[in-house]
Amino acid sequence: MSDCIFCKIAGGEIPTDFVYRDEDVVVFRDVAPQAPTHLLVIPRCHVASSAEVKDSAVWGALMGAAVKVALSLGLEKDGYRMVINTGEGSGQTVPHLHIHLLSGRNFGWPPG
Ligand code: IU
Repeated sequence: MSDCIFCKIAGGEIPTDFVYRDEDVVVFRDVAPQAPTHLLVIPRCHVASSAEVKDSAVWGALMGAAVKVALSLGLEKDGYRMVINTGEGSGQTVPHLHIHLLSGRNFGWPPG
């Protein structure tokens, strides 16, 4: 999608230091980190939100990449949290599906 900032990041139009890339997914650092480690895991294809996923293979690619990156960084030692905001009421601000992968501090429950 031409005016989507995450499509531009995934497509290389916006220079980005990727933590991980494969043919379906890219992972990069959030510009406004909410934890010592705060990564965004996004599909290369444009999907506006979790509610818009039509192909379940997207979930396999995204979750597989997220866990692979988490383990490669040793995040399981202290624990990590994955968050998917869906819709404005949940706090979603960028309308391109993304998993927040957060680690490096204690997280409260229930989430705010
Ligand atoms: P949200 O779940 O849609 O609110 O998450 C969007 C995230 O994208 C948020 O944490 C922003 O800091 C982050 N972000 C980014 O990392 N780079 C950008 O260019 C933009 C947003 I726009």
